[in-house]
Amino acid sequence: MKLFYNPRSRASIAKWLLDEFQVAYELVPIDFEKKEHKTPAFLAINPAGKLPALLDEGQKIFETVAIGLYLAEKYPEAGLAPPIGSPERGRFLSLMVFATSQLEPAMGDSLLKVETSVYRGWNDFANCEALIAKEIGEGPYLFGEQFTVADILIGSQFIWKRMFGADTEHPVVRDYVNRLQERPHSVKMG
Ligand SMILES: N[C@@H](CCC(=O)N[C@@H](CS)C(=O)NCC(=O)O)C(=O)O
Repeated sequence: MKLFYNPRSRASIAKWLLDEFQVAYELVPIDFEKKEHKTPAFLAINPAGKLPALLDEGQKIFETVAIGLYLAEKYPEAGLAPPIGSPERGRFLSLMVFATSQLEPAMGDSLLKVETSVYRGWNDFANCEALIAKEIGEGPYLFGEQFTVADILIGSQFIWKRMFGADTEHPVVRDYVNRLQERPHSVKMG
């Protein structure tokens, strides 16, 4: 398995995913300055020309959420996702997609101090954060005692926000982020 990687990118979330699965993989460094992510060879793997991208036995997977779902499906024995067909599966898939289709753009709006337009498909950051706090509930993770790839996708958004000096003020979310950052493979920047 090859992860196309730059430490200053969302590929660090994919690295956290791979490390939690404890599978063997190779990091393929991508230099943004040299535009290595726009070469025909790389575009054949991720036509969007962005990181992360994963190559596994001829399968090309791009989009961080897709990488999380792919690994969870490939390695069910790792227990990092509710099994297909289980009662928690729908909520799991919803939270996975929510991570980058609502939480991430809402966080971008909040960091850039841009007003969120409801027409664009996501709620504002305060709304998204309150939703996640409710989903965490008693915790410690989104699925109680079971740590899942949804915690990586959702949690890394709040970890990034903290790294940008804009830590969440919600106590439930803050404690959750603290717990996630205690995990040895938790996302690091740079
Ligand atoms: N939704 C995508 C976002 C990917 C993305 O924006 N990656 C950035 C790095 S964090 C990138 O490769 N930017 C370089 C560019 O677009 O030129 C995902 O989650 O995989």
